[in-house]
Amino acid sequence: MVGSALVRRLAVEGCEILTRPRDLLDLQDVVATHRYLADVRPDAVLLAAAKVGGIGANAAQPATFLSHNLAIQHAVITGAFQAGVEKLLFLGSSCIYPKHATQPLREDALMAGPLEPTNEAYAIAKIAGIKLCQAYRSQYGTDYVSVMPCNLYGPCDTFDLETAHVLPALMRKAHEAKRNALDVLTVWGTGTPRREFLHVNDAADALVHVLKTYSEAQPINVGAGHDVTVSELAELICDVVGYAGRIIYDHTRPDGTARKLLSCDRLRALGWRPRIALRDGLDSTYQWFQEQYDDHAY
Ligand code: GFB
Repeated sequence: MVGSALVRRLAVEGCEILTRPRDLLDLQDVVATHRYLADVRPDAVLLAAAKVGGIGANAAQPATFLSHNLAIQHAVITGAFQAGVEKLLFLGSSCIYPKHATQPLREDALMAGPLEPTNEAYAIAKIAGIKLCQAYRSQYGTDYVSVMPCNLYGPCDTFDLETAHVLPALMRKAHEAKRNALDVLTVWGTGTPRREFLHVNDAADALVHVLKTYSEAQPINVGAGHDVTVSELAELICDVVGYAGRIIYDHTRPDGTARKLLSCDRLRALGWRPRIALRDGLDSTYQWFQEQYDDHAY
């Protein structure tokens, strides 16, 4: 999702974009990844590839989330260095911050307390990636930067009911509930956690802005600036989809962290602001989803 948004955004930048589909290059394969980077010798690397998923996938597969992400980061970051890449952008996630950190979450809250258990494995991998970028900067003076986005959504997201993030999962549930004339739509947890959602096109624009204007060891947050509760999101999605049934809450499913609103002072100081309002982003994402749905190609 993020990679394809970056390709769309970079198309207007007059640069040559090098991509490699997964069936041609497995980024967990350190030898193949090093060979590829040495071959193409890019000026900059944007590392958006990762094993990602929603709260269900993270909690069920901690070994996969930890090992795959460590492997991808290791192969790409060490390979970039060996290929002489000066500029690298590493993508983390707002879940790297401590579960009980002061809101909004500032970049200096990193490692100031225990993590949220449902995504600890993923967060540890991402923290290791930040530290690796900082270590290269400190030891070799390379300009490797880490960016921490909030929860992203948009075209090319995963809409699998068990493994997806909340926004695409609820969009698909509402769509199917409407289609099948179901009376109820089930939302996991209590509906009270708050989440901050940024459209992936805005995220890609912010990443390119950071690539051009930011060069520090500390990570930089990328967020929308405000959050909503899971129940507010569910109601908004039902409205966008046109589903008028009842929303019920499954308390056997985890809530995860109560809130993870990012402080974006640092990004705002660089002159960047989001453009896509949540309602508009949901409308266009639902349109995209419907176009894929009948082919089951999402
Ligand atoms: O988006 P999500 O899966 O992950 O869930 P996190 C956010 C909230 O939505 C939780 C609730 O409180 C869920 O209980 N929720 C309600 C649902 N209904 C659903 C549903 O049908 N599916 C899902 N998935 N959630 C992830 C991390 O955390 O966010 C990752 O696990 C990463 O590591 C990512 O950081 C951005 O926001 O809790």
